[in-house]
Amino acid sequence: MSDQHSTHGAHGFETLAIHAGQEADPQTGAVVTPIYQVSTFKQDGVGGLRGGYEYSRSANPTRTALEENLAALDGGRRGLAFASGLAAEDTLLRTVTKPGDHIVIPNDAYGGTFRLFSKVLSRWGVEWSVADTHHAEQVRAAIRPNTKVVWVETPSNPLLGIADISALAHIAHEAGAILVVDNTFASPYLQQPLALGADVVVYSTTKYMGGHSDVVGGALVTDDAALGEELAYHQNAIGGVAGPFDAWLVMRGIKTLGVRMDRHSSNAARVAEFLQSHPKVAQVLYPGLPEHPGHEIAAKQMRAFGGMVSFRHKDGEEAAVQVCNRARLFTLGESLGGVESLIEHPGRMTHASAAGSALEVPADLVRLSVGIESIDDLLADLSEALK
Ligand code: P1T
Repeated sequence: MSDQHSTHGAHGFETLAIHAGQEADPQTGAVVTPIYQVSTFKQDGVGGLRGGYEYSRSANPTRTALEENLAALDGGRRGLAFASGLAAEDTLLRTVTKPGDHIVIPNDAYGGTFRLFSKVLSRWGVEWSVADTHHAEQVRAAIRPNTKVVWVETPSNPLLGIADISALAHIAHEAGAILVVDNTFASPYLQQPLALGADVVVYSTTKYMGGHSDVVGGALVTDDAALGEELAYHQNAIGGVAGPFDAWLVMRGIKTLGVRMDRHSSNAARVAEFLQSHPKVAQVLYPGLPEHPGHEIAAKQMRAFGGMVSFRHKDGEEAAVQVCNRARLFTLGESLGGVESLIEHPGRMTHASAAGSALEVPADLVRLSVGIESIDDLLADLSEALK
């Protein structure tokens, strides 16, 4: 496939979100990329491919449109779309590591990502160790001669920790390793890791990119053309690709990413402020709060602070679980980043697989994915649930 560097380079983010990779259909003029729900493509004589397409695991026009869009949004040369965030992570890790290599992983990350390192990759002889990625010097200290990857989530899931992407890129590169940033919580609208020195950006597109809780997907973006080729090779060789309809849903979600993220961020700021003054709340974790330890770095590297807010309940684990059970408008469920607000108990739900590890989360923690409903309704629901 051709180099994906965008011809829309001069355009703003919202314009790219709607147009990059998506010309009107040359045959019909359809302004939206069609769903090419097809597994194989007719060849005009053996090897005579029309437009380079032969089999939809290797490439599919709907997925290509999304992949070009993803590359443009992060300012990278190559975007790749997968069946889930974990499929993207797995493909990335099996492309850039081999047995005997070492990875520095964050002390706060999605439980499934931790499970991939600790239960799956470790069986193939890839070593990992945990560092507090919110303190760059601790990452430097964790690096070994065989370190190939420094992995970071910022903001992190579920504790909303902030890592300094530029500082970590410097440390990783000095050691001959690559920096991978899971940008799922921020989205490319709020944060551009490649411009800050990261080598690969990872997404669960299930979240803000899709934005409507109706699709599971993942993505990788890099500006390194050679690494992009390697990743594309493994995407096809391993096979965890996004299907055409899923690719189309993510593409549709991305068109409104900017306006949604603005509203997620302003609603979340109001929720954080409300929780801070609530007598049942021991601590609010939100990078938009001036007292958050990562606030200054977040303000430097993010356009706004996003829609995720976590808090610790003063009365402990059972009380935290009860808030989750009592909320109504905040729907009790895993996942995040959709237009509708969600609430969950990370210790028993999304991060149960981190129990007993360095990534275990506090038992009194509640995580909110603040949606774009009317803010007064959201605050009333939380107020009722906390009673
Ligand atoms: O669920 P999947 O699309 O495979 O993406 C995995 C993933 C990767 N990175 C981050 C930061 C994530 O939050 C996730 C998935 N997270 C949830 C399902 C959750 O509720 O936290």
